[in-house]
Amino acid sequence: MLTSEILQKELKAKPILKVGGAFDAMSAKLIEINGFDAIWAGSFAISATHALPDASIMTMTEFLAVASNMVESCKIPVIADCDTGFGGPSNISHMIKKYENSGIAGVSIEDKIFPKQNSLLENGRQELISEKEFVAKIIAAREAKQNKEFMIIARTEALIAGMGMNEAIKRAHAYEDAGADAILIHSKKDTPNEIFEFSDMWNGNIPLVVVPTSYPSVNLDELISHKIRMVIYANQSLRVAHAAMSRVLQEINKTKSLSEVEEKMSTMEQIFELQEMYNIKKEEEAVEEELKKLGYLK
Ligand code: SPV
Ligand code: MG
Repeated sequence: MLTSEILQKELKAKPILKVGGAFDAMSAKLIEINGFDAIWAGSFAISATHALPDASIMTMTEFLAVASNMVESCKIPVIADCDTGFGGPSNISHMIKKYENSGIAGVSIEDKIFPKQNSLLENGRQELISEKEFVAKIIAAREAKQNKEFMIIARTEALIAGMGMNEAIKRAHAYEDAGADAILIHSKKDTPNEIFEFSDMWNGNIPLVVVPTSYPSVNLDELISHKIRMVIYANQSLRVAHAAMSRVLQEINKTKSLSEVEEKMSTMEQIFELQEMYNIKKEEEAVEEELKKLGYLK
């Protein structure tokens, strides 16, 4: 079964899907091991792990390489954050082919101008392209996809840009009509109120997706009761990795002996487990068995 089919099936079966943000294959695998429904290959986290701004600096090919590594190491669906789609409709068309062929389950594209800046950046530049221009991008995406289950998430930044609730609702409807499979409604408010106002007004037929980074006190039951069908925990794995690494590196630099920090780190065995190091022995034994059968070994 294609991961896009798994994603759509899960979406039908569960009240809400929990999507964990990853920045590489290891973090993606930890998200899978810890029971999430899908992986978010987010532009903020991936840019950060390249020590680059989340401002359309990295290229499509660079983002795709990271997302593909996640696909190769995980079974659960990977949803790729494709920012503004790396250009106009023709670029989107090319992008969808590349991402779908790489086994990605769906992509998110947003209605900001290129180059974009992260939505939660204090005093960031948050300007949108016209509804018509973004509808053209969605049409291109819809036409380019091969599998009907491949998910095109249209993300409106109307609330982030301060354009008001009516504009956000109007755009979301236009994006659904153009062929989007879900709407990501983003907010930078510190309470979920405007997200709930949006979802209570929403009478479209496609699911709503949220990213509660700026309103972390919201809980899953509240989201479900406001018709939210997918929640993306976009950057918590990145931030905890940054915090843990910073803390322990500071200590290592101060201490005379590594034993001081030993307990604060995963063991080598835990990492061997994650990278499937223990399978190497089994693989070697299987090869040896075959070589014996062929008469090369006694
Ligand atoms: C990301 O995780 O890259 C996102 C969500 O797009 S946000 O950082 O809030 O823009
Ligand atoms: Mg992003």
